[in-house]
Order: sequence, then C-alpha cells, then structure tokens
Amino acid sequence: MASQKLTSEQVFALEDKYGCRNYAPVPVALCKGEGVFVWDVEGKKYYDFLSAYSAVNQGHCHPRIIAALKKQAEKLTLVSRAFYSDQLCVYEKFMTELLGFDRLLPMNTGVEGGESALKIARKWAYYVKKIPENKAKVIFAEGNFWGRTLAACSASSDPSCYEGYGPHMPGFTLVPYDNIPALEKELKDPNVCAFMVEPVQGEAGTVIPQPGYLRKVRELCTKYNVLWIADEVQTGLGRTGKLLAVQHEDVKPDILILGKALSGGALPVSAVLANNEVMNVIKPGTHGSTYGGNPLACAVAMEAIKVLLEEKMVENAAKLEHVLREELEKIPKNKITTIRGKGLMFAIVVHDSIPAYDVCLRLRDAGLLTKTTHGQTIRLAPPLVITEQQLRDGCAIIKKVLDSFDK
Ligand code: IF1
Repeated sequence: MASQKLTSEQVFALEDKYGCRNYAPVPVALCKGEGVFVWDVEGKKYYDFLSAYSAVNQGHCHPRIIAALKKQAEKLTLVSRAFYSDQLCVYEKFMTELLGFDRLLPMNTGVEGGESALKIARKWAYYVKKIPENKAKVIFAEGNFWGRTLAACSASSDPSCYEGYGPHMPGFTLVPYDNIPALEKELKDPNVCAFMVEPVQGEAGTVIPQPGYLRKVRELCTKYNVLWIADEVQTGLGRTGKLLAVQHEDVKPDILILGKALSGGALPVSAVLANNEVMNVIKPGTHGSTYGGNPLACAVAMEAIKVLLEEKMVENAAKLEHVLREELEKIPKNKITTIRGKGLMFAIVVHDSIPAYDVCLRLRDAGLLTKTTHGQTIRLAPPLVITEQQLRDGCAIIKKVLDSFDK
C-alpha cells in the first residue's frame, strides 16, 4: 500500500483502522507543503491558517531550513550527550546571546521543555530558596495548556486533559489567568517556587491578558522570590509580532520555554533558557534526553531562527496584525461575535447559530485549513511569511464561508 498513491478516503480508512484514536482531524489528507500552502493527496491547494499550532511560523518546508536539515543529516545526526558535538555548543552560544540568558537546556518537545522547567524550579526551591523537601508548590493559570504528560495534565483546569489520568501531580495550584490579586495571594505562600504561565493563552483560545499583566507578574515574582516561567512554546519566535511575547511588556522571565517553531516544523526541538543561579541547580546526571541537543536539531534550529530574523518574519507578523483584525471586523457580528489576536496569533468566536466545526469543513472545501479550539472558537494563525494579499485572500474565504450559513 505504501508505494501506491493513496486517496484521501484510503488515508482516513487506514488511520481509522490502525491508529490510536487520540485525534479527530479535519478530514483532509495532506502530502505537500510550501510556505503558506499545503496540498492534499488529490492535489487540492489550501491556505494553512493553523501552521501546525505555530510550529511552521517560517512557512512549510522553508528551503533554507530544509537545506540545513539535509546538510547536517549527511554528516552527523545524533551522538547522545555522552559525548560533545560541534553543533550544540555553537547553538547554545547563539541562542543565549540572542535572548539574553546565561544557559540553554536542549530538549525535544514543548512538554519536555515544561517538565524540565518545573524540575529546575523544584531543585531551585530546595537548593536555593530552601523550601522544605517535597513542599515546593508551583502555580499555574486556569486555562493553561502545556502538553500531554501526567504533570501537564495535573496542571490543567480542563477535564478533557486530566480526567482519567489520576492520581495527579501534587504541589500544583491554579489561579485565574490575568488576575493579579489572586496571583499575589498565592505568591505569599513561602513554599511557592514558581509561576508558570503563557504570555497569551493558546489552547484557551488566544486569550490575551490586560496590558501590564506580564509586568505585574514580573514584579510580584521578584518581590516574593518566585521563579517566573514563561511558556512561549506557542507565542514565541514571532507569532505575536515580537520575537518573544514577553517583549510586548519589556519584561524577562526567570525561565523561558521555547518549542514548535524553534525548528520551523522540520523536527521536534525545544529549549529551556535561564541564568546561572537557576540553571546551575541541574548537575550532571540529574536530567537529560537521548535526542536533546542532537547535532541535527541544533543545526536546523539555528537556521530556523536565522531565517525568522533575516526574512523579517517577526516584523511581518506585527505589520499584518492590523490587516487581519481589519478584515475580520468587516464580518457581521451575527457571524463573528469575538475577535482576539496579537501579531498573527488570532482566534474568532463564531455565533452559536453556526457550528464552528462545520465552518472548518466549509473552509476546507473553500481552500483554507484551520481548526476549532474549545466550543465555538476557531484559531487563525497562518505562517509568518504570509503576504498582505494572501492574508486578505484568506479572510475573503472566511467571509464567504460564513456568509454561506445564511442560506
Ligand atoms: C496537541 C493544543 C495548541 C503549547 C504550549 C506547550 C505545548 C503546547 C503553549 C507542548 C502544545 C499543541 C499540542 C497539540 C495541539 C497544540 C495545542 F491544542 F493542544 F493546545 F497549540 F494550543 N506549551 N500545543 O501550545 O508542546 O509537547 O506538543 O511539543 O497535543 O493536541 P508539545
């Protein structure tokens, strides 16, 4: 079967028969990607307005990233951390100088970045803040999403994330997002070692905090000697119109987590960055990963960051934010009730009279791919290489599809 060209129906049937049913994908079978476009197995072309949940900010199969992948793949892909490689050290220097941190811990997936950040925070709690052993607490925001591990599920306020996965990780507390008094109340607990939060909540539906929230988080975490962990796995690397979303408020976390677009969608690459006082609590043999920091990932990640910067994708996201908002605001309120967005990280809430999933199906038929998050919310996050004309074309498709629900 593998050698034959599959039809969409065959793709759906094979996955239905042989795959774990942990997703209910939009029924489209993709086989090619280039820039803002993807193609299905029948050759139909689509705008990608999801960007693999912001992992292909640089556009699908960016030629420079693919070239870097191929070049390194023919030399050395993996040696484990049992030995040094000529790529990891250069990548660590490149990233720490770019983002202004002393050290980088290389991991693979975003959730491994989150897990690593929490392990660092707990070590710091006991070795530096001197919190009594096994008493360290971490605060998360309601509506958070940072992956699918048991700790990530334990931190979630969403039953579909944590139900049936107990017993849950102890020492986790939730506070309402974008609520400074509630946060400060928890931070006063001397056993709190960290507050982990997304600068813009992705899975929650692109929830943007009030201006000044991140600045207050920074102030309070400093005041109460608590580590601020910024989860920029989705918001980072240009998605919100800044290299890091925290830069909208000109603040810096104690621990920064990156993922997704760190490799431009070529392979899983994540990273945790922190300064010496925090990162040095991790001693040899106390944390690691077979693939973390592999030469292939380092070479790809450096090129992915370079193209992001050199092709001014961050600036493009900032510039096109107003175009996307302007186009969406033209759509009547009886179709789109809410628009939320920063840079090219947007979500719309469609009127209850229009099933959001049906909107995604009709968008697919009209040549644009995206997916709902909770309820009636639909994400709109095209690659950051999109042009103004392409963005307006995409919005015209969205408008036409929503109009079609009038009939
Ligand atoms: C799925 C959601 C998005 C993330 C943030 C860490 C991670 C993610 C802010 C973990 C991952 C992905 C996971 C993927 C779908 C997607 C997603 F819908 F699940 F919630 F983007 F919003 N921090 N998000 O958004 O990174 O381990 O996946 O590399 O699990 O369905 P990962």
